[in-house]
Amino acid sequence: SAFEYAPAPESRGNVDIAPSYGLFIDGEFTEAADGKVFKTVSPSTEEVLSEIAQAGAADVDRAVKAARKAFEKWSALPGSERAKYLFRIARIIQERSRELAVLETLDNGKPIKETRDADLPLVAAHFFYYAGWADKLEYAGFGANPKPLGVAGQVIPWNFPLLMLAWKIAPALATGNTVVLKPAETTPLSALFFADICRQAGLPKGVVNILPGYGDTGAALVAHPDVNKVAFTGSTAVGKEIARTVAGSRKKLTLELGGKGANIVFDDAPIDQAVEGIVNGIFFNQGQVCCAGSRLLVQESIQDELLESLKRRLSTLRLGDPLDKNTDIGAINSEEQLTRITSLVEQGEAEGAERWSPACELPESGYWFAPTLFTNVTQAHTIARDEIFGPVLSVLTFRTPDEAVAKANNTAYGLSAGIWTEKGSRILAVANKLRAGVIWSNTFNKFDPTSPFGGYKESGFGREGGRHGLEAYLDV
Ligand code: TXE
Repeated sequence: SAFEYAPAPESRGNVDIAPSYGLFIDGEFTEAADGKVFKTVSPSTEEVLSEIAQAGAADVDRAVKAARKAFEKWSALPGSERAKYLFRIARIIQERSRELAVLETLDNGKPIKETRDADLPLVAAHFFYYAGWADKLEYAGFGANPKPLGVAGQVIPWNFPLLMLAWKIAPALATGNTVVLKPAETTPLSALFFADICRQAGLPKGVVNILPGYGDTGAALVAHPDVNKVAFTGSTAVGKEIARTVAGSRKKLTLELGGKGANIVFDDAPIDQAVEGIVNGIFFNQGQVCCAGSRLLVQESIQDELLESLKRRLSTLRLGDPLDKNTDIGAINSEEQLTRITSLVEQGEAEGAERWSPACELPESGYWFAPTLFTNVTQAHTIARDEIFGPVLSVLTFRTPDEAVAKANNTAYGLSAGIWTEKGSRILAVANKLRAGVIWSNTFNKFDPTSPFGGYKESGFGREGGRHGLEAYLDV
């Protein structure tokens, strides 16, 4: 094993996961200063995968110092040199993508079909894309000589562990910043494997530091006085807390928070295609997606036909072992998240919405939730307003395009939306009125590193991806 203080690895799904992992600081794996550890479990079996060092305030300080020291040389490298490291990282990710896909599926619970075909290709694509920018920053439209900010403190969630890491680390390094990243407490493994990839790529020590831990580790990182940039993806509540911590400091901040995306289906939409898009919109990654299409807005005249096809399609989804290539619906990431989903669904029923799920057997151990559909939903219902972050779709209806727009925008969030219609003019007219950072038409949940991603309103601010994603890491 490339990890120093780990005994002989055990094999799970043909991936070597060591019984313990350290923090990654200044190019070395080390124990936490206070010796604390926590366990990461597989949400589909509740089996302990590994014991992970838990970073405290002293470790945060050590990592930020290492990143600060590395910044001097890293930021002074010609962009073409930084690009070489990023291209190298991208290639190693491709070479190790099978291993990383299995690892991510074990730690997160999502189907291997998704980690293999969506997460990992996108992770590599992000590193390739930003590698391409590293020596072209003066042409990015931010002035002749944009400067890196310094040390970036990055806190990411558990729903796309490696992809969120890629969204944060690739643009930071391309622009000449150094990084201290805290992965989510339930999914630390792929970030630690990424640390190993950084060493394999010969990345200079201290340029990337990985500090697993809980919210207090994240809070210490965000508050550290020598961090120049904070990037956060997670809940709106924690995002607001981070904004308060950062307020008045000289730190630059980007926040990517929750969502309550509307998938709007007009009466002229191709129904079969729309059904696939709706299913992908809310059941991809068990609905634990910030830009999920968690509200279906269907034109009243086609409601019955659409719901019938949708229910038929949902009855064919396979729920179970996420390592099985045929699995469509994997496990919920944690017991805590399962509890949150369950309580919101119970509230939906209590408030009078009608609940439906296909017949489906849930495995005995692990955290599972059956695909769920709510009809008779009104805008006043909690399940129409709050982010559930689970495989739960709330169905509402509309009669006119204006009503669809009003309902779609009737949310505190503004991350994503979808429009299904054959009429090109209607796509443009409706899209122009929607207050959402990403709008898909006749498709959903499609991602590309060249496109900026981010929210309006309480979904946060700043953009990740594309040329705009560079700005978050530059003084312009
Ligand atoms: O999020 P948290 P949780 C939403 C989703 C979900 C809910 C709660 O609705 O049901 O949030 O999920 C770190 N200072 N999203 O509890 O707590 C934490 O350790 C600094 C939407 O998992 O926000 C983890 O690394 N950091 C979302 C990260 O923040 C802190 C993705 C996210 O955890 C911290 C995830 C603090 N005070 C959840 N407290 C999206 N936008 O995609 C926690 N953290």
